[in-house]
Amino acid sequence: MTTERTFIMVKPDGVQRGLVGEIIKRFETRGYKLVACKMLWPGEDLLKKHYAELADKPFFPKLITYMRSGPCVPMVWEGREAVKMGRMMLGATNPLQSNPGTIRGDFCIDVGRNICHGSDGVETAKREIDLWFQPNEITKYESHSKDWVY
Ligand code: RTP
Ligand code: MG
Repeated sequence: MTTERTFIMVKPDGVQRGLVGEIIKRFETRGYKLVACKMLWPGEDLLKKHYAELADKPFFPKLITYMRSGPCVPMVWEGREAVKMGRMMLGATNPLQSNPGTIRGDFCIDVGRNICHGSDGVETAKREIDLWFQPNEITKYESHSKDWVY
């Protein structure tokens, strides 16, 4: 078991549908610690860097348009196996294949509007956190649940 940081971002449709609190609540109640959070309306350059590995996919232009359609809420969550668990809590990329009980499985049905992003690996998380946050935007504080929540 390792303590990790993962990058989770509520996408524009998640913000527009008022699901920011619901998504934060799920990570908080699971036992993860919020160490960075903000709202911003991302530009094309930032999004193209964020999704650079998908640049050759046919859905890439649609993905960038979707992600530019409104403000997002990027966050950094910390805790045991945060990257893998974050992906598990999000559910499959295509919400029609996401299990009920997951964020996507409970709140959406369209792969092109799947409300939330999560890093797919520890190295990806580091890259994404560096891309979206300045070092001084990431806080350090004591969480009283850190020793017993798992
Ligand atoms: P994300 O990066 O946003 O957390 O999603 P993911 O890892 O589950 O899936 P990824 O393969 O990284 O795809 C990024 C986002 O692109 C959109 N997408 N559309 N067939 C399609 O139309 C299609 N496939 C992927 C989704 O919004 C997906 O989350
Ligand atoms: Mg991905």
